Amino acid sequence: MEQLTAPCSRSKRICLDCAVGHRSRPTSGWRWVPMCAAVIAATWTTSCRYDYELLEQLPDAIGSGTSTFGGGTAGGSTSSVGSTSTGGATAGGSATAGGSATASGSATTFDTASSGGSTSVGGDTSAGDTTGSGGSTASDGASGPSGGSGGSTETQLVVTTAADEEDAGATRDNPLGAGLSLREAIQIANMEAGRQTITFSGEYSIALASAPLPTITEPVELLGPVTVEGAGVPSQTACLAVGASDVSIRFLTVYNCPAEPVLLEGTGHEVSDCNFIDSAQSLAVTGQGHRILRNTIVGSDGAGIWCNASDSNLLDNWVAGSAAVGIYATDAASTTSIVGNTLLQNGFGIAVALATNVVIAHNTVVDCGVGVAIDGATQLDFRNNIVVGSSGEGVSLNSGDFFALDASLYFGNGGSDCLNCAPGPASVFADPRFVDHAANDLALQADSPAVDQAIDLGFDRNAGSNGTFNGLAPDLGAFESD
Ligand SMILES: [Ca+2]
Ligand SMILES: [Ca+2]
Repeated sequence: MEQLTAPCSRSKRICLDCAVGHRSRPTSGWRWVPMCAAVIAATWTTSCRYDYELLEQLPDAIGSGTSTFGGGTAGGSTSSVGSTSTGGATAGGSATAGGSATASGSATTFDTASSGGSTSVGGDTSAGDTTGSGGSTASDGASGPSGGSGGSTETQLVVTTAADEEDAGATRDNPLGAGLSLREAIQIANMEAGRQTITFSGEYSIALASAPLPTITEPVELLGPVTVEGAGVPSQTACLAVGASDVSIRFLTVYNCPAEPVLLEGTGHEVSDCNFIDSAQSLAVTGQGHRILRNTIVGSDGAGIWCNASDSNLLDNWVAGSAAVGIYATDAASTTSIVGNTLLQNGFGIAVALATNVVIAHNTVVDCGVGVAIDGATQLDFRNNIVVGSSGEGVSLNSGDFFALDASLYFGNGGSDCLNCAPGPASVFADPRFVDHAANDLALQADSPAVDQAIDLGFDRNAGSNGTFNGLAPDLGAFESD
């Protein structure tokens, strides 16, 4: 299981191979989903086109949770998780640094929008060394309380077993059975006042036996690394639901969930540096004011991230191999920002429905059916993106309007670069010259035409380095070159 916690480099082809490996299953009644999936698995053709009517129906399609999940998935999943973690995009993002850069930018740009709840903004962001520091925090935390948890007045709970047990009467001091399970820890945290931190005494892989984890109903920080396998959960049930407010989930890997790996409701949550692999439905983000940072989502049968939340920030995530959409912003997602994400080989890269004031900036959208589909969104800010290799349109505007539309790079799209829209005078139409497209290393070569071509929107694009970008200006896409 060690390899499950290893950071997954964004450039690992292996992550994608596993995602593509089991996508022949139809996931819903919508015909276009399996059709797109088949196209993804094979070669792109123009048969995978944007159908606006179906996009309208997408929320239901994604949320309807079919029970077709199973069978082949479990088999493929083991290798896929292993491979993902080997590749482990999440943490590896720090190497490319485009990611953490975005996060800190968000501190500036989004503070107003994203509810004060996210007090940890500075902390997370400043960590250019994200993974390393997070990991050490976990182990420090684990060793401390395990020695004398009874005496500690702090609100820390240390999970000491991978068993998915639920012992009646288990307490912090007397967890019974094999130890304190994650299930028991969440139940205790829910009952205790204040904000608890749940850490782990080892790098556990927890197979949910027959039920989802308890819904988190109080502020808590769940701090892995930890892996949760969800195949035992009943169909149409999220592996972990989160309510209330101010819940932070970090370094969690969930795979094989029959529905959502994590379902957020409430306000002001943060999900960062997690891996969600091969689940039947999306990382579901509902409510308001959430931060979704640096996660790796591979092989979702629905959307990678289904954002039904307003005032939220989706930053520097890596979403690959989603049958339907990489990131889908519903009509409830107004004033949400989608910045610095990488969308690779999804049915649609990004889709936006009837929301208003959504920001889509600095995303790298590669080899999707349609790069970016807009259906009714208004005052959309679309700048500084890279959209390449779509089998259909790069950007497809069905209806809606833009606050700004400019300064993106388009290349190799099978349909129009910008259907029903004008890309803008600062746009670039040239091969972005990724470091290694075939190996999914989507950072820019030094001579890329995307370098220094972005409009400075105030995001911090170079993480720990001085200033907010390198060179003369920010780069297009998710990765700021040196
Ligand atoms: Ca126990
Ligand atoms: Ca630059």
